Amino acid sequence: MSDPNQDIEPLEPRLPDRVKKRVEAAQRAIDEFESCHVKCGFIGMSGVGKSSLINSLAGERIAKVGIVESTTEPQAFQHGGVTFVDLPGCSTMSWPLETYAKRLDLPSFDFFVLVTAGRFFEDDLRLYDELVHVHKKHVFVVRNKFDQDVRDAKREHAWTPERAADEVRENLAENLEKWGIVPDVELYLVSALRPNWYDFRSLREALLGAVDGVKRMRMRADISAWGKSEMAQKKVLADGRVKRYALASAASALSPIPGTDVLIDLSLLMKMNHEIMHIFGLTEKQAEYLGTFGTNASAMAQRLIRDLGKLASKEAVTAGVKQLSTGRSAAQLAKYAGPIGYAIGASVSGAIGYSMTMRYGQGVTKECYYDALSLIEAVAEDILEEEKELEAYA
Ligand SMILES: Nc1nc2c(ncn2[C@@H]2O[C@H](COP(=O)(O)OP(=O)(O)OP(=O)(O)O)[C@@H](O)[C@H]2O)c(=O)[nH]1
Ligand SMILES: [Mg+2]
Repeated sequence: MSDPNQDIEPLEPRLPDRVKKRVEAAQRAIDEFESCHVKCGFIGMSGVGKSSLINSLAGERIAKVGIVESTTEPQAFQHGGVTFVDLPGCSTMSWPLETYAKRLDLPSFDFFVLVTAGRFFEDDLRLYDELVHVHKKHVFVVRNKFDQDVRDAKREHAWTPERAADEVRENLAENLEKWGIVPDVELYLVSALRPNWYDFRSLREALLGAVDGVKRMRMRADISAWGKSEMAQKKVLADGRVKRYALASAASALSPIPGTDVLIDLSLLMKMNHEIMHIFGLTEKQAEYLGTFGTNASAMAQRLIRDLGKLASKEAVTAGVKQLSTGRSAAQLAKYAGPIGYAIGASVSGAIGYSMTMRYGQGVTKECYYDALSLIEAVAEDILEEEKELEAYA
């Protein structure tokens, strides 16, 4: 049998310089994005919900959650390019305030999240003071389990959630004054179990604001979205990634798609699909986590895992590209490439690779975007239902 690739001319040497530069830039952008790392430290006493918070920010169960106390040693959890480091609370025997900051490799951290719940500890806030004012680090102070605070405040004082929030903020201000700490703390009232409620989404935005450039892109891709606007930002990011992949595919190893004029880098497309799914929180593990919020989310997550799981297979990518290209001639396919593809079109196969990756990737992005929106809507319904049940019991 003859080798189907034998007639393919090497593409690289034929690319005009101008285009070659763009292709190289695209490949560099892919590499830079992939090798970029963001490191954030989560400091807090045992049981305040650090692991739960890390999971809800990652949109995946990467840290073990439990009612029994876990280790007091720092633990790192990697999610895409983001490393979440679970650090012990400051007011513990083994991690006293005096040596706490010295034991951390401070320059390696992009920012810290100081997690509290129920009450504020003096040493935790003194550590905040030291990290912010002495070491000039970004520290976000979070009061987790605010859902619990709201329920308690309603039951005990018939307060509204707004009143409960005011009381918590006042309590913090009083403590800071009492302990002589500069009152510049920006407090986020959140619930790791209600990531679409309270200050969770503003906290997410603030964390993104703590880094810039590729790091912010990396974080936007790796941390979960719990609302429409965050998901729309993810779509912009995913579309940008598709463009990069399309340019890179114009100069990579090509395999023919049977029955069409398309020569394309299948492994690059599979990688692209996986990345898009990850950005939208739709890999199997991410969808499984979202499915834990309740019955609506669980049913939808299972369906998506079944349907989208295929996107990572060679067969599905081949079929997808084939569907886009069947019945079109090489010249027609190359035309879809637009001006860039035209330039690349010094080699027709390069132009087709570019245009097919682009069209195919845009299709996958759109599908994932709408699926992800439906899934977080299902989560939102589940959260409302659970809250109603809890209220009925109270
Ligand atoms: N109601 C409520 N419960 C929460 C919240 N976050 C965490 N929990 C619960 O609190 C318990 C402890 O949560 P973890 O996330 O394991 O806490 P942690 O800070 O990692 O604890 P250690 O690993 O022991 O240091 C678990 O039962 C969680 O389900 C929250 O926002 N609201
Ligand atoms: Mg934990």
